[in-house]
Amino acid sequence: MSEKLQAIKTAVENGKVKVVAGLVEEALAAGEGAKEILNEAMIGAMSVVGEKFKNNEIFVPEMLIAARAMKKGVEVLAPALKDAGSEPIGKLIIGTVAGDLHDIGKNLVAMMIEGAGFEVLDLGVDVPTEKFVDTLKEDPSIQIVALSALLTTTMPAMKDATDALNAYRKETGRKLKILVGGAPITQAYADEIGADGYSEDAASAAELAKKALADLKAGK
Ligand code: B1M
Repeated sequence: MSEKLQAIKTAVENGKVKVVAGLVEEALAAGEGAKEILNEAMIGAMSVVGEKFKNNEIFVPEMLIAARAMKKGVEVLAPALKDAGSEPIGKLIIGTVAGDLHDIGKNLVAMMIEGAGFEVLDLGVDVPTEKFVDTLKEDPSIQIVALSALLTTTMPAMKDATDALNAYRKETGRKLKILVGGAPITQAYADEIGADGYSEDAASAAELAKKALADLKAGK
């Protein structure tokens, strides 16, 4: 890893909120790729933070400060990660399921899907199941719902949301795709709860959303 990426990684790990944005700007100006900065330096730092938390070397406040530092960095990276878009190709809603407050991954997914040309409505974190269904009822132009969960304890809330969305789809005959993701989620779990698609990371989530839209257009 280059010195510049290492400096960002260390700053995020240590929750240096004030310096991260500047370091990311410097790295971009020096020609480092936005994806490398995100994946190697920032997501890499969050893996270290998660590991330290698991081993009781750090606690929730440190984890929170690292998350804030990452968010600052992502703000600077966002324009470089998004492609210049024109007319939206489709409309998607996204949210972290009930009981779950993690939003860094969900925000990245939203950003990449927006970059792929979608209009994205972000419902935020700790989203009650009814909110997903009510939003669909209010806006008939939404074609895709993306759900994020980061905790094993909120996986059942993802199943609840998927159940409710499947029931709504059956009841109304509305054409809709349900996509899921998040660290504890797997393709097997997505299949088990009746989701239409799963992706492991933000870049593949954008590909998945495009495929879901193509399937809808093909009547699948
Ligand atoms: Co929490 N936390 N946390 N946390 N946290 C984890 C998830 C944990 C793995 C840490 C650990 O123990 N190693 C652990 C979960 C264990 C488990 O369930 N098996 C954990 C825990 C236990 C907790 C608390 C319970 C701690 C406590 O209070 N005792 C608590 C729960 C609060 C709650 O939600 N109710 C808690 C709180 C927090 C903070 C608030 C302090 C903070 C979140 C701040 C925020 O998000 N605004 C936090 C953080 C930062 C983490 C870690 C360190 C980092 C998460 C992250 O942002 N990763 C995390 C450990 C880790 O992940 N290594 C941990 C980077 C992000 C880019 O990746 O979110 O996985 P990720 O998103 C990826 C993919 O998953 C995927 O694409 C994203 C981008 O590539 N993806 C999707 C995500 N959503 C998708 C949706 C899609 C598709 C793909 O739809 C189609």
